[in-house]
Parts: sequence; C-alpha cells; structure tokens
Amino acid sequence: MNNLQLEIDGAIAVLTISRPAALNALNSETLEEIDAALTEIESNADIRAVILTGGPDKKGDAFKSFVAGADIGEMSTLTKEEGEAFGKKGNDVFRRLETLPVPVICAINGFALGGGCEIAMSCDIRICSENAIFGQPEVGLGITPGFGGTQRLARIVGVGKAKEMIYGARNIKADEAYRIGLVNNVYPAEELMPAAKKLASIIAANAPIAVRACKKAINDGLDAAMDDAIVIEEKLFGSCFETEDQKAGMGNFLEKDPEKKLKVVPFQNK
Ligand code: CO8
Repeated sequence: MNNLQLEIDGAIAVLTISRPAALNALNSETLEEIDAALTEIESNADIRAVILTGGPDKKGDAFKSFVAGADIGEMSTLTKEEGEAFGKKGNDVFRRLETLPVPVICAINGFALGGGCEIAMSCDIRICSENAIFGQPEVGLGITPGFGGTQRLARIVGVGKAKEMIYGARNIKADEAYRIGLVNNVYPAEELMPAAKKLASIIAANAPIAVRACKKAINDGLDAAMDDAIVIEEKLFGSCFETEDQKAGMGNFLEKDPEKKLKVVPFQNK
C-alpha cells in the first residue's frame, strides 16, 4: 500500500494514513487502500480493537496533521457525476469503518479538516493531541461536506453547533472539540498514541463477542425508534448466552475467587 500502513500487534491493529506530501489528504487511492485494510482486519478474528491515526508530514513532524481533508487537487476538476461518485466512494469506506465489527479509536494528531474530520467521526471513539484542529471548511471551497460531515457532525455535537461550524467553515481547537463532545479526551502530543494503545488494550481485554455486540447494539439502535432499539439490544444480549465468554465471565464471579473477580477500575481521564 502506498498511503497506508497496517500494523498488527496481537489483538490491536494500527492503521496509519500516510501521504506526507499532502498532509495525509485522502485521494481515491488512499480510500481504496483503507477499504482493503478493513477487509484484512475483518478477516482476522484475533483483532479486537483498531487505532486509526495519521503519519508525519514531509518534514517528519508527527503532530502536524491527522488528515487535512479530501485531496483538493483530485477534486478540483470533477464533474457533477464524478463528484457524486467520489462522495459515494468516501461514504462507502467510512460507513464500512463505522460498522466494522470491532471498535475503532481515532487518535487525531493534528489537522482533522473536511474528510479528516469526517473519517474521525466514523470511528467509535476520538481522542486528540493538544494541537489538533477540527473543521468542515468545505463551504469555503464552494462545496458541501461530502463524506458524511453534514450527518455525523450534527449527530455527535448537536444540530446548532454543527450548523455553526459547517455554515461558517469555522475550525475549532482541541479544547473546544473536547467541550462540545467531538473528542473524548485531549492529550499532550507525545501521550496520544500511548493513551490510544492503553484504551485499545482495555477494550481488547474484555469479552470480544460481547464488545462486538455492544458496538452493533449502539450503532443499530441509534438508527431505530426506541421500541425497536431495545429489541435490537434484547436479541444481542440473548445471543451472548450462547458464548463461552458468558459462561466463564459469570462463572468466575460466582466462584468468588478474588483472582478471577471482575475488576471495577475507575475511568481515568488522563
Ligand atoms: N488536498 C491536497 N493537498 C493538500 C491538502 C488537501 N486537502 N491539504 C494540504 N495539502 C498539501 C498542500 O497543498 C501542500 O503541498 P505542497 O507542499 O506541495 O505545496 C502540503 O500539503 C502542505 O500544506 P500547506 O503548505 O498548505 O501547509 P500549511 O501548514 O501552510 O497549512 C493547512 C495547513 C491549513 C491544513 C492547509 O494545508 C489547508 O488549508 N489544507 C486544506 C484543508 C481543507 O480545506 N480541507 C478540506 C478539503 S475538502 C474535503 O475534505 C471534502 C471532503 C468530502 C469530499 C467529497 C467530494 C465529492
């Protein structure tokens, strides 16, 4: 792959978007490579969590840019039909990422603009470095967000804030992204990847089928009316009782063996 690295370390896969000459902007080739990497991840049952991040820029700065958008050079000459097709290409890949069976943590290490903000919003959990900048600058380029930004931003931060950001092409810094709920946490740059790996390890240590079922229940339930959403949960909850993890997990609790007791660890922000 030319613009993407996939490293698998035990149960954790790290996907790094890497186009140093263009601040990791997403061109068609990169979208195709992400799609191929998702196929590989899906076929590997050992992977329990994925981290998505951006590689260094051409000067080697690892915290300059996560993804500075879709590739403006590639988009500049598109026709109406080609624009729609390019939007669909991005949307299909991002939707695949969003519905990947295992959780995806996005570690945003710098600019997350346009398509960069949009791919981050397709992940389950976003954390960022203190210098991260988020925004949907498309209206300044004469286009709408095209990889799901009009839909996911409003769902994540609320309609009013999303409209303010999108209509005004207003970029926001990490602290504001944290305040409005676009990211779960902000870290000093050097602590970002260790934090992402720690979070991925915590997730990977839990019962994998149950974690996958939780992701599906939350995602599918959000698209449904509450009466249907709770049925989605009931079915997935029920399916857990066919797993070894449920028998072992509950058995351990009932054995009252202190070594096997579930550990309730308070969540630590930093
Ligand atoms: N596309 C292509 N190349 C890019 C992009 C991009 N999005 N962003 C940066 N680059 C390139 C620059 O052209 C430059 O190349 P070169 O060194 O050859 O001149 C290199 O990366 C470094 O960039 P800068 O010199 O501009 O770096 P600065 O530190 O001065 O500025 C910025 C950094 C502020 C991030 C600036 O590069 C910038 O504004 N980039 C564009 C950001 C943007 O507008 N992104 C949104 C794009 S639109 C989009 O994502 C829509 C998604 C949906 C599409 C659906 C289509 C139908």
